[in-house]
Amino acid sequence: MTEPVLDVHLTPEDAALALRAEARAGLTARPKWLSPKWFYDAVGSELFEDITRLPEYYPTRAEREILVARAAQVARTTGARALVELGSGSSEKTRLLLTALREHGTLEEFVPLDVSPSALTEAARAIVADYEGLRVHGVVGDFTEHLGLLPGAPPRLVAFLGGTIGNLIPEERDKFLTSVRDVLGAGEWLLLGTDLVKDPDVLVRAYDDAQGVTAEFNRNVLRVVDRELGADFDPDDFAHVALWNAEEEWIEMRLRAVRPVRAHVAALGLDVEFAEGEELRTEVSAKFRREGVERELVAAGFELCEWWTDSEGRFALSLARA
Ligand code: AVJ
Repeated sequence: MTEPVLDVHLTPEDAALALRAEARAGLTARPKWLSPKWFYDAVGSELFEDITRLPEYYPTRAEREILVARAAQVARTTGARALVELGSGSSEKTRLLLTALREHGTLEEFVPLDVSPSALTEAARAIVADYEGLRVHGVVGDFTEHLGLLPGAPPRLVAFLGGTIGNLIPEERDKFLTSVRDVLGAGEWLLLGTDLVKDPDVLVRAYDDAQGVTAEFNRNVLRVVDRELGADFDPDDFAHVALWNAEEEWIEMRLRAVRPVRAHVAALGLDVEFAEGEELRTEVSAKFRREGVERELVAAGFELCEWWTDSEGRFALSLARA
């Protein structure tokens, strides 16, 4: 069996430095904030996998439905020789694309990029084992920083699935899409998953499930800060909040102190205080409309070639050409 190749552009030391810098900025800001990338330690990644199976969390199933219906068309249209997957995590949906591209006969290489070396190694090994002859070249990196270094022979298909682009605010999306466009040559491809604007009750339930899995996922960021930065937050001091921001058209997740909280963050020599009811913002998950996705893609220099939704119109996949 061929071993997957792994390029490391983001070492555990880099990640530790980034978390420190962010925790110092975010925990001393008003309102306080931390970004969602810190959710995904081993426990957080497992909790996210659990979220994808919740009855209320429709995006994963809706996107899979689209991929099942359209993967062959993606393969025919793109004729991609390399599939680059950004923020690949567990690459279950990716397999639909890999299989279709392999059946089409063009696929040579799979390039998963993720911040988590453990998730990446596991996913890369599983793919190598199941797709004989496929080169797997993993990249440990942050998709907002390390796109300049993507391997793979053109035409490449860059897949950014799951709706993760919704974690970026509009300026960050513009910067991100432009950087993807810049690393691609003319005629290469982007497949982009976006969750769509819909009934706010449906949206809020997807981020505040009855079993409380999303609440645990949200609180897990405090466990990460406790472990990585020697802090003493008690996750039970915080309630999970998910709300629909109708003006920005995004879901916000927050952690609300249910009593006055005083915590020490040893690695930063920092004391952090929360008044009762004070919130820490932990995630935005933007929801989209076709016009907005098309506008943003075109502004970054892409042409929108296909727009596919699931049968209930909840989620969209866009195939765009550089
Ligand atoms: C992995 C970013 C797509 O925004 O829906 C799930 C993360 N947060 N439940 C999302 C998430 C709360 C998810 N993404």
